[in-house]
Amino acid sequence: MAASFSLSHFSLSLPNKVPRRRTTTCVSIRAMSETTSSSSETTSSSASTSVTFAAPPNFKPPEPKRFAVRPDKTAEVFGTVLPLLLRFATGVFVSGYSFSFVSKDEIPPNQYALEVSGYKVKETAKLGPRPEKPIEIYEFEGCPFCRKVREIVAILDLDILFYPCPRNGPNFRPKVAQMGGKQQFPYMVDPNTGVSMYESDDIIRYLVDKYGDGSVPITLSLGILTTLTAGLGLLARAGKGSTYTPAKLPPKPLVLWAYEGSPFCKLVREVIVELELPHLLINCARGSPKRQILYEKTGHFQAPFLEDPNTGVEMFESAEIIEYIKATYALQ
Ligand SMILES: N[C@@H](CCC(=O)N[C@@H](CS)C(=O)NCC(=O)O)C(=O)O
Repeated sequence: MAASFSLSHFSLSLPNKVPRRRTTTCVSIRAMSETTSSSSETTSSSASTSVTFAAPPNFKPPEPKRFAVRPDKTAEVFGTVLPLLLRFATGVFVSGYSFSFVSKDEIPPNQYALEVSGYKVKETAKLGPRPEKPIEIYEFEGCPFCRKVREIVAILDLDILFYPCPRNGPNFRPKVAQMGGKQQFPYMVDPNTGVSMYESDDIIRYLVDKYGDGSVPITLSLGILTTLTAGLGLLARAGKGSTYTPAKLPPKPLVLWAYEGSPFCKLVREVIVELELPHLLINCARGSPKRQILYEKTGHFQAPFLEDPNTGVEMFESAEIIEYIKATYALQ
């Protein structure tokens, strides 16, 4: 099954305050089932159905608690730290990141800055040209090659429209075969240039040339060692984010403010990928100027932050985001 949906109603404008729930929105999805292979033979049929998406009854977005780990999530959060150590924290900082400690008065209160021991952390970055439209990537969490690409898009601070392709996923795996000729991940489509490609190293090279300073970070240039460390780290997550869990496909992609280097964000993304939910990932690693945008919109910066244009829900807090996503989209 492949479904069509559009970004046409998607808007990056957000409220001026912390999470809230909007009124329920009725949406309709159009699903199209396709059988594809590397051959030119393709069969397809389409079905239309109306589905109403709404936040779970009595849903109330939680208060954000920066760096707090919900007790039942402690083991999981630490399980995501191991891959990060093995990858030398690649995906935590954007390109050209630098920081300095400054006195509190040096940063106006309407400006995002982390506070540490009475000082504020002033962070800067050096980013390349920005694409007009989000780059599209077909991939899944538990794949080391995909991880390398997720790391580079965090470093380059690129917003990505992710189409999850977990094993047995009925929608986007067949679509990749149809577009590129085979089911191999990651697969990237750049709607700004019309370029599409397989092969993580080629994708990384393309992205740094087009949207970076042309140089591949050292931790992504080590060949087999890069792939090995990316793969070993995934063992700690025991295949999470790799296999399809039946779900309702929403007509509009979720919007997730997140980044590869954040343990809290990883846990949310694993679930989104298993449910095969398309999502626009707004990368906001350390040094990203988009941290300021979220800060202005909600009065707070914390990742992950979820916006669901299908229900109007906007919320912080990884554990509750996971519960919300499962309650809204999972079929089991
Ligand atoms: N309790 C939150 C913790 C999230 C959190 O603290 N995330 C970190 C990134 S790993 C963050 O946003 N830090 C704020 C900052 O860097 O300024 C959750 O589970 O979502």
